[in-house]
Amino acid sequence: MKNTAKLLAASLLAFVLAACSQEGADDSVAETAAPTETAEEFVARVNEELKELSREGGAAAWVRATYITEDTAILSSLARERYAKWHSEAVKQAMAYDGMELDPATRRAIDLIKLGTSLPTPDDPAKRRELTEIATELTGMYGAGKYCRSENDCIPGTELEGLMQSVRDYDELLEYWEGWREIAPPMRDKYERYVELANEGAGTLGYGNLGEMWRAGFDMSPDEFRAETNRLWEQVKPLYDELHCHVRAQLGEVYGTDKVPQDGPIPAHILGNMWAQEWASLYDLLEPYPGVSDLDVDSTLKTKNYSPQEMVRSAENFYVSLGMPRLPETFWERSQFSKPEDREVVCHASAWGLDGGNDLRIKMCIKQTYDELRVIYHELGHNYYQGAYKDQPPVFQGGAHGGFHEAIGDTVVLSMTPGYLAEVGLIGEAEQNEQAVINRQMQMALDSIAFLPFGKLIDEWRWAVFAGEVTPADYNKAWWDMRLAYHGIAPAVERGTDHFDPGAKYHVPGNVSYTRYFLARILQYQFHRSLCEIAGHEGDLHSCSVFNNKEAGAKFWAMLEAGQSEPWQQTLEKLTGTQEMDASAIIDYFAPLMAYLKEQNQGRSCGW
Ligand code: X8Z
Ligand code: ZN
Repeated sequence: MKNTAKLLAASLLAFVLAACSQEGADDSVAETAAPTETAEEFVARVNEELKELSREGGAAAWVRATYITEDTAILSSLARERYAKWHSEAVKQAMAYDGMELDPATRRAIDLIKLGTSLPTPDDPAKRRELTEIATELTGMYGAGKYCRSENDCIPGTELEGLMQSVRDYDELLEYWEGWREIAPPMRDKYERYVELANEGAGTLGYGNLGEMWRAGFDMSPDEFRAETNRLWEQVKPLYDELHCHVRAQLGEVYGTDKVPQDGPIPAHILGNMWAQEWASLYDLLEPYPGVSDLDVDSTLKTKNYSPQEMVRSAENFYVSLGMPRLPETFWERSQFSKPEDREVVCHASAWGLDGGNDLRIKMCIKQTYDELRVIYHELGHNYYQGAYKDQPPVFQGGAHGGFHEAIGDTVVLSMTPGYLAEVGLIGEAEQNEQAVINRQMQMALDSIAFLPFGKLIDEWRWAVFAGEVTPADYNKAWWDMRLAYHGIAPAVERGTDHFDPGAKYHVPGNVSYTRYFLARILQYQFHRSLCEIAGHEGDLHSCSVFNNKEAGAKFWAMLEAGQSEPWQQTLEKLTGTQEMDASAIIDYFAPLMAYLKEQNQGRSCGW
């Protein structure tokens, strides 16, 4: 089940956090009764029970996400509640084995059982029910969210996302930006209560608050993990600062420096994305050498009129070229590829590993764009991970840590070089010269580098909220303070305490931790570098594609098969030779673009 939850944030039963923690749970062991079964018997029973619970939980979560109604809310909340009750009992039983000498696999399984939810609930049945209902409701509110100019003139979220990418009119963009955020104020009180109840739940498991529990899932202490994310951020921050400076200057030319002052933050609504998290749709405004290379996959998808299925098939073909299996027939029968006309669904993309990884699915509302094609490659990364670790016992079915799960598909995306795109007919001829390289790097950086501060700050905000350092009256202020500090972005209109802008981002109402994506942005380059070495690639990292390379594929698959059966440091070492996450690969990768940006930024005063 954990596989489902892992990716699926929305999903409930989850063994969401990947790794064991030596801290936290240990203090609350004192009054646990002596166990009536051996540790091995206990773990075997939990594995059996998990299989059964995940059948029901997975089915309820799938129906809820693909058919939002009052009835599916009830079914989904009840399944969440049943899992939550089972989980808190399992954790109490697991605590009876604390301090015992156990073989490493049993010890790890027991530690992972304690972390087997992203939404710990209070023991009080009424509060448990209240929390599971709130969690279901919040995700539903997001999924059904739309901006209505009048009763009969509503634009759903996915459509607004598309408009934010394509429209270039400052005021029109602002209207969509503000309009979408109207979905969130009604979530605010519910979110406040969710924080209280989930913190209480984390307390029953021995954690100070939910943020601490989330940070405990990384085979190190929560404090060490926080320091680790800060260390990685410091490594990549110089890249972001250069990109910010250049993009601000270019946007100043497009919209005027009165709207984009050259010494302050960039208005949050003009970055080509509803949350300003990835900026690749601004590429047409930022192309360093116009006309030098054709990177316009969008137009091929449209000219050749690719269907959603054909786009998914293209991604599957990549994985198959690495020696991985084809997706099961049921994947094609049961996935949701397109937005249904007749009902509300959660369009935010997710990948599901139901029935212990035998029943793989994606749920998307696919549009005919390059952006979406990359999301498909991303989602199939999850599915291939789930399929690869399906023979592990259920408690080990999960990513080595959350960042690994997010990084698999993104690693494959790095092999979608112009050479690859040309080979599969998604662009014309791939040009190979310095200017073409810079163009391509700009396109990539607008996604990867622009995303880094965003990937970091979402959980910075939540960690502070869960820890009580940010109180409800300051939810929105703290949010924009962090967006300014990390991202150099600010709203173009006043946002008051009645607004709840974090609620307009899927993962916040969806209770999906976010640091995983920040880590993935760094790991994907680290994995890519290692796979390219295995493939015998010579030359610059950015020119490498492992398409068709079976040796790289085999090493990749070996990592996937391990799931979370061992500390992630060991899994990482087997592929990359090091136990440390490290940003040097992403820095090397973008070396040509950084030289270009530094040159462009000469004489500009950067920063905000
Ligand atoms: O949520 C996702 C995936 C599903 S795991 C589509 N991503 C983050 C986001 O959309 O905010 C991928 C990149 C970051
Ligand atoms: Zn993902």
